[in-house]
Amino acid sequence: MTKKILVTSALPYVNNLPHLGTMICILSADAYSRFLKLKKENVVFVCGTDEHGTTTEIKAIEEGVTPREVSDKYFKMHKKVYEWFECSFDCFGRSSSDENHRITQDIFLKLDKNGYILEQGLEQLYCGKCGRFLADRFVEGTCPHCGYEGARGDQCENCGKLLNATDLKNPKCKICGTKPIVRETKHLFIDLPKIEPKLRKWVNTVKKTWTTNAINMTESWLKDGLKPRCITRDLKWGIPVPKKGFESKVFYSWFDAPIAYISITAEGRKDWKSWWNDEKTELVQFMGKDNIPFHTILFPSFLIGTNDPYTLVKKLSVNEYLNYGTGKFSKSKGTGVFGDDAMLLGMEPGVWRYYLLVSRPEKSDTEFTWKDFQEKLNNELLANFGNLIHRALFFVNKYYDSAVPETPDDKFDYSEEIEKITKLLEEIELRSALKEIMLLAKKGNQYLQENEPWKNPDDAKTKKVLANLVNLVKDLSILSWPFMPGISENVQKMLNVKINDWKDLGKKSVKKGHKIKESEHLFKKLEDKDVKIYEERFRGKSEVSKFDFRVGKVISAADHPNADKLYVLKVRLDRERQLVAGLKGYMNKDDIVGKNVIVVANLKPAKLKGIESQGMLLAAEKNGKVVLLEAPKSNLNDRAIFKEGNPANEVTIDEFSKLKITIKGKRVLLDKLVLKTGAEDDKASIEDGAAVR
Ligand code: B3M
Ligand code: ZN
Repeated sequence: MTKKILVTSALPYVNNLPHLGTMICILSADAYSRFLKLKKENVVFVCGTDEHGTTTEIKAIEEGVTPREVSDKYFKMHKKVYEWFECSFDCFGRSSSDENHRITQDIFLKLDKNGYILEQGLEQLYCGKCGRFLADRFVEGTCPHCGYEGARGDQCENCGKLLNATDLKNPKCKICGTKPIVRETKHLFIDLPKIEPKLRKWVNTVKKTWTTNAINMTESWLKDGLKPRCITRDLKWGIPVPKKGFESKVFYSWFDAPIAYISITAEGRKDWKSWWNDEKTELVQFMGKDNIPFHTILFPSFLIGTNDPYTLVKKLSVNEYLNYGTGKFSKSKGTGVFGDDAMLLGMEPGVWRYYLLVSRPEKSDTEFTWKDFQEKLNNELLANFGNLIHRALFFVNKYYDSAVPETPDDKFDYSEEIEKITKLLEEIELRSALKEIMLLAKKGNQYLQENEPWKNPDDAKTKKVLANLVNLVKDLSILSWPFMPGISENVQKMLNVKINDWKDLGKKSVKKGHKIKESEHLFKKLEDKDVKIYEERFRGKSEVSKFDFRVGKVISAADHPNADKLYVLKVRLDRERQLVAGLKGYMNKDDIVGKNVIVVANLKPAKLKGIESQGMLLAAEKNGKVVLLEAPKSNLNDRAIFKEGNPANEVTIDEFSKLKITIKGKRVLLDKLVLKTGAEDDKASIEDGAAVR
C-alpha cells in the first residue's frame, strides 16, 4: 500500500477576493500535489474558504447584507478564480458547512470531556457607541510588541505575535472609530499549558521537516510558555458552542477554520477517516507566515487534546508575503492585481502561475512589479522555454514532414538535471525547481544553436539532434505540468503525445517516425505600452472608479431655449434630474425618450447656456454619427462599472474628458475593461472605434 499524502492550503478568508499574494500559497500547494500525482502517489489536495469570524461580519456590515450572503457570494467568486488558475483540488469546501459544525462541536466536546476547557472571566473591549463587544478584527490599535499601528485585536500582522484585544495600545472600534472601554464577560479557553508537554514532544519529533521560519516561530512561542487561549466569541455568525451557559456564543473562527480541513475532506470522501485518523498519512500544509502558530501550536493542540489518533502536520511549507510594488494589495483602493483581474487580461493562467511560483517569496517578502512580470514572461517563458519548443517542433515539421526523423541517442544527456529537479520538488523547493527547469530549456536552446540544424537538415547527425530535442520537449512538458498544466498540455498536443507519469522522464519515448502536429507559439509578448497601461490601471485609487456611472430613464426631451445644438432632458435615476445634452441635430427627441441611458451621476452641476445640467448623459460618436450608451435590461439607478471602487463625491468635466472610452463590438471599453451594469454589458450600436463623450 502506498502511503497517503494529504496536502492542504490555508483556507482564504471569504470576505474578499484573493490577490496575487494569496494565490501563491494555493498555487504552491497545487504544484506540489500535481507533482505527487505525476509520481502516482496516493494524494488528496484539500482547500476551501474560511467563512466565519469578524472579517466576514465586517464585510457584511459594509455591504449591507448578512454574513451568510457575503459568504455565498464570495465562495462562488473564489471558486471561479481558482478554476481559472487551474487549481486541482480534490476537495474544496467551506468552513460554514454542516459537516464542519458537527466535527468542530465534536472536537470541542472531547476537549471538554478530557478536561482541557477552562471557564474564565475575560476583560474585553466594548464599544459603547456600537453597543457590542469588539472581537478580534472589530478593533485595531498599536501592537505592544513592535509598535505597528494597524495591529488587529487577535494578531499583529507585522510581527506575527498573537494578541488579546486588551493588549493593544490606542484601540479603536473598526466600525465607528470610537475608543472602546473594557468590560468583563465569561468565555471558554483551551488549556494550552496542560496540553503543552504532549505538544512539545510531538514538535520535537517533526519540526525538522518544517521550513526555518516555521521552526523559529514555533520555538519562540514555546519558549515564552503557552497560556490558555480563548476559543469563544460574542458573535452571531459562527458555530454555536454546545455548552450550558454559552449558548449565545460561537467559536473563535481560528478554532473551526483548521478543523474545516477535516470536514472538507469528510464532505468530499467517504474514506476521510483513513486520511485523518492514521499516523501513516503524511500531512503537508501550505500557508503564509502569519498562519504558522495556528498550524504548529493551536490546531495540533486541539487534536492532541481529543486523545483521538488524529493525523498531525508532518511537513510545513510557509511563504512570506508578496507586496504590490512597495505597497499592499487593496481591493477597495484598487491597488494591485486580484485573481479576477488576472482572468481578464488575456494572458494564459500558466503565465501567472509561472510568475508567481518562480518569484515565490520563501526567505523574505518580495514585490510584484509589472516590469518584473514582463521580463519573466518575455525573457524566460517566451524567449527561452517557448522558443525552444517552437523551434524544435518547427524544424521537424518543416524538414521531415512532421515525423521524428531518427532514433534518439544518448549524446544529449540531462539526467542529472532531472534528478536535481525531482529532489527539489520532493523537498518542496518549488522556486528552485522551476528555475532549474528553465535552465534545462536553456541547455536545449544551446544544443540546438550549436548544432545549427538549418544548415544540414539531411545529415544523419542533425536528425539525431532533432530527435533528442523532441524528447527534451516531451520531458519539459512533464516537468512543467505541476507549474503550468495548461501550457504543458498544449505542448503535448503539439507533440501529439499524452504522458502523465514522472517515470517517463528521460526515456526516449518519442520514437522515430512519430508524427507531430503543427507548432504554435505558446506565449504572447507583453509590450511596453501594455505594461504602462497596467501600471496605471492597478496603481490604486484608480481614476475610473471615481466616476459614478448610473442607469437612468429619459422621461422627456425639449429644445434648449438659448442653443440650437442642445436638448434639455428630464432623466430619472435616484431622483429626477435635469440634463443638458448636445444631441440635437444627431437624433430626434423621440429617439431619446423612454430609453435606459448611462449618466455620469456625480458630475459637478454646471450651467449650459443658462440652464443647469445635473450630470451628463453618455453617447458614442464616429464620423458624425452619434448613438446613446444603453442598458435596456437594468434598473434605474443601477451602477455601471468598469472596475470596482468607491466613486468620488464630485468629478469635473475635465477629469472625465481624460478617460479614453471607446466602442468595440458594441461594448463600451476603457483599455480592456468593459462597462457593465450587473450582469449586462452596456451597449452602443455603432461601429468599432467610436469615442464616448
Ligand atoms: N483564513 C488566514 C489567512 O487567510 C486564514 C487561514 C485559515 S487556515 C485554516 O491568512
Ligand atoms: Zn507587532
